[in-house]
Amino acid sequence: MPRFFSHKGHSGSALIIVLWAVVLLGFAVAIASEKVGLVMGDAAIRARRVQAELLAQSSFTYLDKILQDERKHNLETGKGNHAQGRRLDLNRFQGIWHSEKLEAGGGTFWIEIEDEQSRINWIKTPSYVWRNLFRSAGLKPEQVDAWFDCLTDWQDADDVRSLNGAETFDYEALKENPRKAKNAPVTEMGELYWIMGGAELLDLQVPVDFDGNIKPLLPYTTIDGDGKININTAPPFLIAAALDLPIEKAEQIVQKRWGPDGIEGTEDDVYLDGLPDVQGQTTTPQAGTPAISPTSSAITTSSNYFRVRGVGEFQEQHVVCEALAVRDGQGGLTLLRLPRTIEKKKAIAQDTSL
Ligand SMILES: [Ca+2]
Ligand SMILES: [Ca+2]
Repeated sequence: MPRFFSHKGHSGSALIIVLWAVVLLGFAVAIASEKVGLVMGDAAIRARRVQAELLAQSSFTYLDKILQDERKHNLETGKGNHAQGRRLDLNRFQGIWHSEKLEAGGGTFWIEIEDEQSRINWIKTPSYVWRNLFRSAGLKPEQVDAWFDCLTDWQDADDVRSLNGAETFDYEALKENPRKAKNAPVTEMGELYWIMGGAELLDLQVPVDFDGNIKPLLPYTTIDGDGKININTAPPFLIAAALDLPIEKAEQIVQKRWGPDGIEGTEDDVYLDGLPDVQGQTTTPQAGTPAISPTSSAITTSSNYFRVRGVGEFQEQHVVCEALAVRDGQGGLTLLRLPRTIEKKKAIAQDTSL
């Protein structure tokens, strides 16, 4: 037995056990206090997040006032319509706009407005536009036909299957998630996953430019609005599909939009009141500026539906609420549904451009 133990005997062993106990207890206390700290930290973060969410929600109560101020300024200065700047003109909207940051209750909030009609509508945009788009993405015509039949059957009241469609009988036979056909209009984006063939289309990648770069289609789609695509706000590949133009022609239209400097969101941006003279299949621009028919079901130059986001920031917490709004004819916006929280995160570095 080592000398250390021989003299101390049992008392020495006891001392070591006590020492170990103290060390272990120390660890336990350290771990516990860290946990308590974490819990307290979580609670504090949650509280800050609630504050940020309240600010985001409350921004919608300022929407009318913010729009009024913009109209007043536009009337006084004759300026407006500058996409990335301060001024807003809903009649001649150019894609994205945000208000100034406003301070309240120790935090900040602001409003962002985005054109809902820069997107293609799954339900309302005419099927020839979708067919053009699907063809550009390399989908087989029979898959495209089947999708439109399935979309029809999902929404029509009957249980009679269209040629390539699917009704309750087909959905109930599925091994995974057997279900019924809704037999009523689509009201939620998520429903598209439930429609036969929908999941594959929602994951679709499409060529977005002449160089053949591809991007996921989903962010460019909506189920809200009247289905018309605005040539002042839509990306070239959607304009190409809607006007049945080659993508390089649609890119020329967008170039016109960006003005002489070729940069989006600068002072020299041009608002398109009609189709610019790149229309036609030849490379030589055709004379004249054909107006877009107001009865066209695929294309417009002036949007009615907008996505409105309220953003709240409180002590590094960042919350975004989103609602759909329609233009009311007096330059204002009417919300079509209550704002929903779509994003909660830690605020990144403050954007000084706001
Ligand atoms: Ca049906
Ligand atoms: Ca049917």
